[in-house]
Amino acid sequence: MPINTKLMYLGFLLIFFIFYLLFKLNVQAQSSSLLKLWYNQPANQWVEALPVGNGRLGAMVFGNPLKEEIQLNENTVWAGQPYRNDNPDAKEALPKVRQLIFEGKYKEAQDLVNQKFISRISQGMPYQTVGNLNLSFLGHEYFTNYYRELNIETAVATTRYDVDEVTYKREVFASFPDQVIIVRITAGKSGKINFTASINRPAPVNISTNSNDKLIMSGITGDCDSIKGAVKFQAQVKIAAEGGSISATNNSIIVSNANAATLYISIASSFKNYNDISADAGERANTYLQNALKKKYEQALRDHIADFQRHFNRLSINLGVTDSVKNPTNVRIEQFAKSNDPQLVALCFQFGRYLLISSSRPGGQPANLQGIWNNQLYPPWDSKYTVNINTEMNYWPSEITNLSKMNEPLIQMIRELSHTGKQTAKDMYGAEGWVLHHNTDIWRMNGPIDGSFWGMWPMGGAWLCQHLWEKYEFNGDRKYLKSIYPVMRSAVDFYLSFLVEEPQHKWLVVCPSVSPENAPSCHPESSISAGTTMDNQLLFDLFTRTIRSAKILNVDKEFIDKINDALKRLPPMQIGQWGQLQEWMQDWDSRDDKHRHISHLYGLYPSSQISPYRTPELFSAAKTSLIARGDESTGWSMGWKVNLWARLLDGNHALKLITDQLTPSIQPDGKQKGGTYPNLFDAHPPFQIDGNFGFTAGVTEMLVQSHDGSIFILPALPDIWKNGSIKGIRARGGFEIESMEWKNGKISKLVIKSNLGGNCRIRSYTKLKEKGKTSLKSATGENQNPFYQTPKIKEPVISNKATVKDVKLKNTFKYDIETKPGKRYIFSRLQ
Ligand code: FUC
Repeated sequence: MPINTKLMYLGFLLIFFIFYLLFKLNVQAQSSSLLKLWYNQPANQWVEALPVGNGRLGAMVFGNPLKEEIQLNENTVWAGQPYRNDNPDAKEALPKVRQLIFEGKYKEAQDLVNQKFISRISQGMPYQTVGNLNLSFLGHEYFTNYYRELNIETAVATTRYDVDEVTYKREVFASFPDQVIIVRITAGKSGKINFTASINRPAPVNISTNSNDKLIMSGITGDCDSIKGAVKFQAQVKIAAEGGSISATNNSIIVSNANAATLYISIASSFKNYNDISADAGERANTYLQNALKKKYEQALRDHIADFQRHFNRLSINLGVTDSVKNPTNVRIEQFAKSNDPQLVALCFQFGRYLLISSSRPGGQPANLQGIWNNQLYPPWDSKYTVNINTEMNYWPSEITNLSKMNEPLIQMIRELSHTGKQTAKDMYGAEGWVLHHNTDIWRMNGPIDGSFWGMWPMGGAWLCQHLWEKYEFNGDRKYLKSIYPVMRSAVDFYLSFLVEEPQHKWLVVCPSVSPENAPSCHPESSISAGTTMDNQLLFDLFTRTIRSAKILNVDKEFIDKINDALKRLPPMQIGQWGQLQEWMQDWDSRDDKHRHISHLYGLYPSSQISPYRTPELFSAAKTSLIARGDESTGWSMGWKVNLWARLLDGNHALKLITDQLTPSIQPDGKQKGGTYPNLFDAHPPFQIDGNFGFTAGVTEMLVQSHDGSIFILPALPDIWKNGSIKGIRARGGFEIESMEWKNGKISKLVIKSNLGGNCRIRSYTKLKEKGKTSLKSATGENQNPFYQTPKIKEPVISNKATVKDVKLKNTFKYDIETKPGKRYIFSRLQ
């Protein structure tokens, strides 16, 4: 080729490459611009402010030009100090309580539990706000061109506005690598930044300034019940001003005529672990601060974004984009039910992942009822850990949406509860193993609280243990399994010594207990009962999963036999007189029961005991129960129902629940209902973060499910999500759906990476072909992959009054693909 032609050819290639890059960047810029919550006005109330967090530190940013308020949290700032709350009188009263329950004297049994079981010491300690950083910008009341956003792809909150033709900008983020919250204030013209910074807490604290540029607030957490607050904490705010001057009064810092200012907020407490609060809060806060100050702002921002994206970018989703994205987020929530705005679903889905990364990091505390964001000293339900649904729901999305690391704080809390709960089991019930009731807090208290109606539920440990096992189902790591096995074994020990034979069928049951927070209409004043459906389902999972763990680890042969003996004697699930799945051992369910808890459907989700293919009668009964329960409810209840409808393989109904959840919580008359706040926080009401996490898990379950013997692709796609794609969903057995696309409601492309090898069984409504292969093997019999063993439950007992409705299922195709660790498998639709 002559040299000129060669050069021309290369030139063309270069131009083509530049265009390609520009195009790619543009596409990226467009897609990233959609992962934002944005508004045209400052936050007026806390549920309009925007959350940032690094797992340990949290902040809510109001974005008010005149008076910026940054509400602060640190995840160990809890009232009280190490304590226990067991009631030792329970042991003696236990036989009597059981007798009363078996005689049907529920009211008397409940009264006795209130007297003898419920803690007399404490009902749990509240998680408390640290306080507020206030920045007051004189003269900024008349602003124009206002805009604020939370970019959930970079985890930075930005506020922008103009005053007197100068554009001001504030950026706030909570850095995990640097363990501080950083606020950066800039202006379009030099010398224009003037503000006064102060800090406060709605409780007595010591506030001082140090060397002109540092605010210090020291305090101690509050008392609650009879427990004295003893966690010391300190917040230090260092202001680095560029240009202009900086000065201090005894409780504020004044920045004048600066070109820019960077604020470093460092907070620490004296909390070391649930048993030790002897750390030096001031020294810790100072160490974090001094380390952070070594870095330039740009570097800190880059490190923060890189760290955050290492987690966040593991998954991306596209459900389609409509014109609705042109509206501010609050307007989109208001219009969601009437509009077609699938991108808002994608945004909320990713917001759940954003919140998990921001509120639950290895080494810290698990996300509590409000994650880490709480502006009160005594918040609703103490913002602690309610384990009869809420804490578990917080972690539903963690494995499936590729945020496995974020559940480490939960795993650690369960290990700790297994220690503290051992004494509770012994002191309260004279039982082996460990027990937890329906609540705990940072001090890992295990006793029953709040009253028998809510608190007499000794099943918290049984539910939490499922999360220990679930993590293993995804990572297949034997070393990890070995480390958590003793916790599961000890939970089983408790039930083996606590289970009791009930007189009617001679089944082994948990007694006393409740079906969480619900009472049957035949005795609505007392929830207390024996052998509730959820208890039996939880024990079935705990027992079978502990047996499987013991077999994998090749330990405890005799113990396995013991568990098997008990397993055989647990009550089966029962289908009651109107074809419903019974919530209680007796056929008490009412068709009018709209209770937010749907505990007996645990067997459908998150568990896998009820299946459309293996247990069609129970599947039908579960559906009948769910239809009767209705749709609208508290935020988390609707979040659960999204998952349940996905498991019922009804994508349109799941979307109906998503629509109910994405309704504004705050009504025109000011009243609140279950739904969504302007800042996308889920509303119980009040704000509870579980609903956000339930939502994210639910959308995932609509697109991919990995249980019941296979990876089910697009099991519950709503009709209107015609085209879309998702990258990065994880499936049990170490599979990752690296990418998946669908067109016209049908899968078009699927890439699965196998990390552990083994048989990959795919279920799909559409026929598939594998790249490079002439045919795919149709699956038959049981999946031989050990991670896809299906639960072998007992035959249900069906009331002779019941008509069990037939469920019509769409035809599916199942394939078996033998995989190798580290290899990718590419599929497309077979026409
Ligand atoms: C359970 C639920 C309530 C609330 C509380 C924190 O008790 O029944 O609805 O979510 O936890």
